[in-house]
Amino acid sequence: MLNLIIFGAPGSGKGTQSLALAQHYGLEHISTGDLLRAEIKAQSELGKEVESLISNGQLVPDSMITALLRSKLNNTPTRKGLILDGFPRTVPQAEGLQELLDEQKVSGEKDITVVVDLKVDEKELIERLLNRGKVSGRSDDNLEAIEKRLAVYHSSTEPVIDYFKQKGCYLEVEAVGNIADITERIVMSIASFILK
Ligand code: B4P
Repeated sequence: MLNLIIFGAPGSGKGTQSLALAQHYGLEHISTGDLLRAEIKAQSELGKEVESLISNGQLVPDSMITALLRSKLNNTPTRKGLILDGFPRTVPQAEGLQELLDEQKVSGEKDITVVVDLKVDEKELIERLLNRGKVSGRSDDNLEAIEKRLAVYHSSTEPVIDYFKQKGCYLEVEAVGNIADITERIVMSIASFILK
């Protein structure tokens, strides 16, 4: 069983690479961003509550996102393993994840194997998100929200790196260039990480 966390700044390619990796390894892909956008589209109670937070580039409260993920995990068969894309984004979320996995545990199989941190410089992140904004219709892909998202990433999400470094499951991968080349680089890095 392989359980991956795809980590990185907004626009680093978490969603893009998670899709490719899910196909490569046959894993279940869970994106908290996608789950939240589906709630907004359905105009559920949760969707209405989080809509303006997301548009303003802020994070959704930890308790809400953890409850959403718990419900998704309870309803997702993860035989070969899973890819978490966009979660955890804060240290309390990372601590909550361990509890969620413990709740799900089947004979010790559900721990996180590796956290893959996609490294992209800030200028390129902004360019990618502005480009996506031209076609995505996403309310958070405009310069003001992007700058806010990057600031939130530095203040609230980057500290998660040390949390996973201490757990010994952290892996950095250069994520600039051709999308397929990056996928290959990730697969090779995971293979050597597991063999270590
Ligand atoms: P997400 O949906 O996770 O959004 P993201 O960080 O912008 O996406 P990602 O990094 O996956 O970018 P992508 O691959 O698409 O979250 C959105 C919002 O939801 C958050 O801001 C927050 O408000 C909320 N949220 C989600 N999870 C939460 C949590 N755990 N706690 C609290 N709040 C939460 O790539 C971006 C663009 O780059 C795409 O257009 C792509 O085509 C392009 N691209 C990708 N790789 C490329 C490459 N190699 N070269 C050139 N372009 C590339």
